[in-house]
Amino acid sequence: MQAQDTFPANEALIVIDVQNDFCPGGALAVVGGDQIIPEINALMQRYQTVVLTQDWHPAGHSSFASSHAGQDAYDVIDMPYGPQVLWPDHCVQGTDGADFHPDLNVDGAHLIVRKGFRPTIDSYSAFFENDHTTVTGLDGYLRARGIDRVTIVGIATDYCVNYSAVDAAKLGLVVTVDTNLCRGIDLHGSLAEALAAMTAAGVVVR
Ligand code: VGL
Ligand code: ZN
Repeated sequence: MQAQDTFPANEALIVIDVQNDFCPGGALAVVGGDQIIPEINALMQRYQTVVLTQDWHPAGHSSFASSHAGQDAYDVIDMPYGPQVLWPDHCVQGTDGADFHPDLNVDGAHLIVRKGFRPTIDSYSAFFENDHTTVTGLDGYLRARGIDRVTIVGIATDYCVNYSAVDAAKLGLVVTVDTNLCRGIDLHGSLAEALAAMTAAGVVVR
């Protein structure tokens, strides 16, 4: 394939959480989060379907350490749906931190999926919330458009990219994660674990 060829209509690009709070200067800054944006913008031009996700929490969200007395950021607690890392307050609905990074070509996207807006449940994946049951609707959108292959890029490799890729594979999509266009948080070895989990799920990690 030539570098500038357009991908066929059954392939979509999913760009995960390229938002101010996940970039340098943000509330949950991921090292180099902004460096991947020019290449993501270029790649977007080659897809007939481009989906952006946007982490979109209400103030006081249950994934915030500040919502739990006596807990610090990056502690892990048990939620009814399983273990949950507690994060600094981030991507609060309507704030600058929740906006897409100004360099991201938001106009080039066809669908924006917001997630994490239910107060009592976090949602890393573009497909399911962290209970692995509540759907975002993205699966239906892709299927209705005849899409069976997705490439996933964005932030953070070990959380939202990982969960999205594993769910996509479980849903029967052919999934590639381009790690050059991702950046990770790497909390307690989470990056290595995520790469192993994606590979085990049948995701092509390159
Ligand atoms: C994310 C932690 C909390 C992500 C979102 O986009 O990977 N990580 N919320
Ligand atoms: Zn979040």
